[in-house]
Amino acid sequence: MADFEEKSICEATIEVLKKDAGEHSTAFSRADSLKECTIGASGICCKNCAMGPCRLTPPKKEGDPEKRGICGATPEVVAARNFVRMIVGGSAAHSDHGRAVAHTMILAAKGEAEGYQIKDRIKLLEVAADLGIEVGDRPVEEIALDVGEKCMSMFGQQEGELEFGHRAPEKRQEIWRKLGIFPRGIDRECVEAMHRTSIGVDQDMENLLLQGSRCALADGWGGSMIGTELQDIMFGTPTPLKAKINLGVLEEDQVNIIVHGHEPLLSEMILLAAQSEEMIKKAEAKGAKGINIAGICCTANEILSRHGIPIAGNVLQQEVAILTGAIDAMVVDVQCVYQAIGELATCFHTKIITTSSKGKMPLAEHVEFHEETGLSTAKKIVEMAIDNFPNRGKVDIPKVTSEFTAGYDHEYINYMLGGKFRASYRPLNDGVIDGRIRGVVGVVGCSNPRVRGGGNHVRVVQELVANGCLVVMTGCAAQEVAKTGLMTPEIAYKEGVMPQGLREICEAVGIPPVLHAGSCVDNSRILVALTAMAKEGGLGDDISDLPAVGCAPEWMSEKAIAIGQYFVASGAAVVFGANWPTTGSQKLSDYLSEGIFDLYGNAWHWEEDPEKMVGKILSLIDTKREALGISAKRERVLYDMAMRRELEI
Ligand code: NFS
Repeated sequence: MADFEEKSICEATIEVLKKDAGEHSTAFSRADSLKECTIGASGICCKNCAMGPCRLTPPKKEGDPEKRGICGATPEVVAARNFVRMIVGGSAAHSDHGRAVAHTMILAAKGEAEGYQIKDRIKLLEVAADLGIEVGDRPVEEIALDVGEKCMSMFGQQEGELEFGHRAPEKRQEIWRKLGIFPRGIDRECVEAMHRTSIGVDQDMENLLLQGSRCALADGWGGSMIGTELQDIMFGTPTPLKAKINLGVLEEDQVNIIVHGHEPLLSEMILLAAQSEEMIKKAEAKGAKGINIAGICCTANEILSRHGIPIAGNVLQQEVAILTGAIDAMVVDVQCVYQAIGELATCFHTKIITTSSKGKMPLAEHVEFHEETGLSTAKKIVEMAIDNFPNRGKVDIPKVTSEFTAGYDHEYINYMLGGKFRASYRPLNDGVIDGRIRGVVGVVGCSNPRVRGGGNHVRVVQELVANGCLVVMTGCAAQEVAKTGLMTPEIAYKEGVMPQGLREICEAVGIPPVLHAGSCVDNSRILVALTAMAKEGGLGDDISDLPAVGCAPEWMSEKAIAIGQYFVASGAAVVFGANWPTTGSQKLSDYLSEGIFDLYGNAWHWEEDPEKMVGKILSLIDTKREALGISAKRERVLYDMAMRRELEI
């Protein structure tokens, strides 16, 4: 394997890989040895029927005829179908997660889900109001049941408009209506997109992409939003907290349980079980000093944001964590779980425990998790980890951790800017208008071993901050940047990190310039925050007017494409790194990067080079600033607390 520093920028990851010296296969070594298929990667391989696969490679020289599939499909239609199917895959993953959360809330409201409760009553009432559910002085459980059932009905809804879509700015809703893409039901949009992309149905590139948008919107304003909102109601809406990240959070003398995957339904119960005296005593009886829970992937972001549980690492560290020899159990549910961990774990004492009927794998033990018996199952799993503690061989944990803050959701941003009685986005909008904040950038998505894991995230975010952008992050991208200090409020006091204007805002509000907003389904929080900015006034009246950009420098999952598409269809410009899945069709690529601008007021962009990516993002921001008439930089005196107090409420 090539130089380990070439593979990752994470100190702990490099240390572990160096010590392993290539003895075990990892995503890094496999990325080295497995060459990607360039035809598939560029989107022009059609395998939607058995006459193919039809590989529509571009003409070798000018004048050669363009290839067609056996059915006659053109490269742009093949690439569009593949692209839309990626959107469906991603939307289905997020939305099935949302469905599980709605199901659990219904059970919790009926008192049939062991260990679950309604923690955030205020959020419950807010969501109920948005869904048109009567609140009055009804018991919380009754309201929660109605909210759960209403959300569940959104999956199978056949007609009408998805209720959460009405949270979007009026102008955006009108655009969706005009284009005929206001999502109806979540499942319906996924099914229709699959139908239209099968052989011989929708053979119009632009029409296919309209359904792609409708499906993605059903994810962002549907499945993902249901996931986020109902999780907040059941487990609490996050507020800022301090936490630690990286493999150094593993404890040599404690039982280490990694929760990995996506749905906090499981990890919340594991946490509850591990904190019980009964389990702690059992661990002590086996010679351990306690039970240490740490997260990987988005499950990590979920329990971090609500409980401050440390993060062991992101998607690229799931195998590296096992290589430390310190993991007694890695408990997984769904999504982003590498099949390779099953085989790798056989070289160590680590138990891989699958828990979802939707996600089994060879060489793992399966303990099926059902919400009705959540806590008892969680106890059983924790016990398995405890029993495995004495089986450890050599343990070598890198002593690398970083501190950061997390838990910056829409509700908190609103509160921290305006205070409890005047919660508002006004100060943020004012900061953008007067140029102290150049723009707002959401940097999200995966870490990818093909692009020096984590490297692009950090370079992009550092430079955006240096150019005065406020950055909001989710997913594995957030976990990578959490290791740099950019998510600590103290960074605002450091010279040379950010311009004076952004620094003043960070100092006054007590926030870092990079805000950790949670997991990938929590990108729906960014939709809500952008909407709040648009509605606050002074920056146009739609998301497409805002100097705001979404970006995924190292994406790899279909889920990232679904997120990107719902951002574009909601009016935000989106810039992706790594590779771009439609490059095999110039026609489709031009349509996505230019053609759709006329529909949505923004479009897709892609750029592999992180420096050029930042240039692209800044120019997109500056174009919007110019259109708003706020391009001239106008410094002004910052209102401090004393001045604010003098303001009339
Ligand atoms: Ni998002 Fe979260 Fe990570 Fe990528 Fe996977 S964990 S849902 S898909 S790899 S950011």
